[in-house]
Order: sequence, then structure tokens, then C-alpha cells
Amino acid sequence: MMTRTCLLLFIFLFPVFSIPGISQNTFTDKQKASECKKIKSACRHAWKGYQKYASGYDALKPISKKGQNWYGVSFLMTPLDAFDTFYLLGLKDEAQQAKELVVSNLNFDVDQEVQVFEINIRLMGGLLSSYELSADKRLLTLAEDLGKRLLPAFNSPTGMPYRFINLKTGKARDSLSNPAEIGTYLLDFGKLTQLTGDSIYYQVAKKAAFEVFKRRSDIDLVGTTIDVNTGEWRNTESQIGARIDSYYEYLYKAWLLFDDKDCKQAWEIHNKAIKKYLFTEVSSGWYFTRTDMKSGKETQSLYGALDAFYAGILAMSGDTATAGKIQKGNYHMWTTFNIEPEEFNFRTGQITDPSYPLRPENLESCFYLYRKTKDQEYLRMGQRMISDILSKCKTSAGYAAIKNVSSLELSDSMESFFLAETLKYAYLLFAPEITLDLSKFVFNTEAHPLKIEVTRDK
Ligand code: DMJ
Repeated sequence: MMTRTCLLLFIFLFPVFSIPGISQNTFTDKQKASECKKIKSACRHAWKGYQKYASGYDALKPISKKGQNWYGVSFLMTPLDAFDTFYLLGLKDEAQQAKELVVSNLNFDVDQEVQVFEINIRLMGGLLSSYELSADKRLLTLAEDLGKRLLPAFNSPTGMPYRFINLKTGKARDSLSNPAEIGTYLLDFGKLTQLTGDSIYYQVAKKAAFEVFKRRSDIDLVGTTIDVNTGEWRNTESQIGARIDSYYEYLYKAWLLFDDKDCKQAWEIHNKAIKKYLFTEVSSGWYFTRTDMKSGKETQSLYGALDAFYAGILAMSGDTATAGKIQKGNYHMWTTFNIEPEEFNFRTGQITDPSYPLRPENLESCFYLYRKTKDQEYLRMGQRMISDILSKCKTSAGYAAIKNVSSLELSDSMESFFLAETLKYAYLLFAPEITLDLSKFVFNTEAHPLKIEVTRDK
């Protein structure tokens, strides 16, 4: 008798000639509208739970039905991350409620140390996009106040930011950082510069990203850990996901948002190396592996939920062929394990981290690929993933992360990126393009849309 593990391995290693679990029908407008309706109703359900059990907190604990803060005080992560999703989905009451919670309660004048990267992508990004969509000046005032309080983090000998900053005292700490936490400011700080006229924000963000870039290896890869005091690499493993991901994303998107050609060139140099050294084919599909940044030799054949985003960037850049191959791998990872695991070994099919914290990246890549190719396959993939999330993660108070994708045991967390990103990309995949015109907006890494104000040479 075949054991469950053998069966999983067989399914996983079986070559992908057709995509299992996907019917070949074409979506009608009516079917697309029905998908949008389901996602809107999921948004309302998650928001109702937050309002009832966690109003004023950073996040909802969807099983114990309580509120949860990241720090000693709340920074209203969920309403701020969710506002622009409600706005785009036409959930006017919910958008108004979320905005009111933010403008009446958000205060950065607190003696509290925070993680600069997370505060920037969720709060700074959220404030700037909410301001651009609603024109409520109070949101821009909050963004500028936050920007001033984050700036001292960049006062390191190299200009690469420390990981933590006290919002009141400006005391910064933790010099051991990574490309993602150093290079993910270009879009948000750049937008703050554009809206306030103060050049300092884009200046520090660009310097930080290019301090990483200039320390790339001879084969144009970067590592996973770097000391911002000395500029020395402390971990030279190169990969596409955690701790590096949005560094690449922001280099590419800073060109889209600000027409910054230095950033485009840097991304192109990295992308060539990524495709040469990380892009790997096995019998079940294509993945990005992990290598040493100096030799390009494989260190570990691990891939996971976070890595899935890069297919979207490739699609945006016009490389739909490579993006399509990676997306097949992404979808295979999803269907093989019930729901995608946080990380697995793509050579053996073994799961190395079984959790699913409601991440958006797989759907995000489907969204960009569908926009670029109009291939129905991406709608079918999205439909399956959305259906899995909405059925397997639902609780009476909202949606819960999964502790183990094999047992589908839930964990008591609903990250704010579920409303900011996962449900937004899910909706936009099926909604009319005019809902969000990609020639007019660029998403920050938390899916906050920022307006393109420059004219770009094509
Ligand atoms: C989000 O906070 C952002 O997308 C970030 O860049 C990576 N991780 C989460 C979602 O998975």
C-alpha cells in the first residue's frame, strides 16, 4: 500500500504536462463578477470580526477572538493596511470606518522601538496610498511625521539603515540586517519626497539600496545578512525570498514609479544573475534555488510562499515566458500540499516549514501574469487558491493562518497583509482592469497603490 508520503512524493515529482485540478473553461463576465462578490464578502467578514473583537488593535486573533498589538501601543496596522483594499473594492462604509480609526487614533509620538522595515511598508505605504486615494490631508501629515521619526535609522557609517528605531528618542539599534530591510524604502520614501517636496527621503532610500548593490558579488548576486556598520556580508547565501525579496522588487518598481534609470539598470544586472544561477528546473517544474553569492553553487534546494512573488515582477518586465514557468511551479507547490507551505525542498518534495500565514505572493503573480497575457489559466489558478483560502482558513470571526498545511490545523493569527494584499490581489484578478490601472499606479510591497506622476520613455 502506498503511504501518504510516497503518494505526495509521487504527485510532486510527476512531470507537469497539464495542471492538475484546473478545468479548461473560459471565464464569463458573470463568473468573474461572482468571484469578485465572494471576495468582497470575505473582506466584510474579516473586517466585521476585527471591528467586533479587535477594534483599535493592530490585528485580530481570529480563533480566540481578541485584539493583538505588535508593541506596547497600537499602530492600527489592520485598518491602515485595509483602507485602500476597501476603497478599490467599493466598500465605502468599511473604508470610511477604517480611515476614521486611523486618523482619530494613530500617534507616532510614543517612546516605542519599532522595526523600520515593517513600519515603512505597512504604515508609511498605507498612509501615502490612503492620502492619494482620499485626499485627506491628515494622512499626509501623519506620513510626514512618521518619515521624520524613521530618518535617524539611516545614520549608520554606511548609510544602510539599522533595523530598529525608537520613534520618540531616535535611538537606533541592530546593525545585522539584510537587503530587504535595507532596500525597501525607494517607493514609500520616494513618494513622501514627491508629496512633501523634501528630497531627503528619496536620497537616503536610494543611498541605502545602492550600498547593497555596490557590495554585490562578481557574479552580481547579494547575500542574506550584512552588517550596516562595516558593510561586510555575514551570510553569503543568495536567494529570491525572505530577507532579499523586496530589495529586487523595489529596484524594478522605482523605475516604474519614478522613472529612475539607475534602479532599472541595477535590477537588470541582478535579474540576469538570478536567471543564470537561481532559476532551476526539476521534474515537477521550475523554481529559484539558493546559491552561494560568490560561486553561484547551490547551497539548499529550498523554495516557498515568499519566493512566489518574483514571477509577478518578471511578468511586469515583459518576460512572461520565464514568469509562466515559475508560476507553474508556484501552483504545483499550492496544489501538491493542500495549500502552499512556507517552505519546502523542491528536489525531494519534503516540507521544511508547514505553515501558511495567509500570504499573497502566489495570487499576486497570477494577477500580474493575467494582466500581461490574458491567459485564462491564471484565472483558474487564482480561483482554486482563493477557494482553498476562503474555505480552509475561515473562522467565525475572520480568517486564520494555518499552522500545518498537511493537517490544516489553524493558528490564532490574521496578519494585516491578508486584507492589504491577499484579498486585494484576489479581487483585482477578476475585476475589470479599470478598477486599478497599472499604467497609473505601482503597488508597494504591501500592495498599497502609489500614483505614477512621471511620464516614462517606453
Ligand atoms: C508582506 O508584508 C510583504 O509583501 C512583504 O514584502 C513580504 N511579506 C508579507 C506578505 O507575505
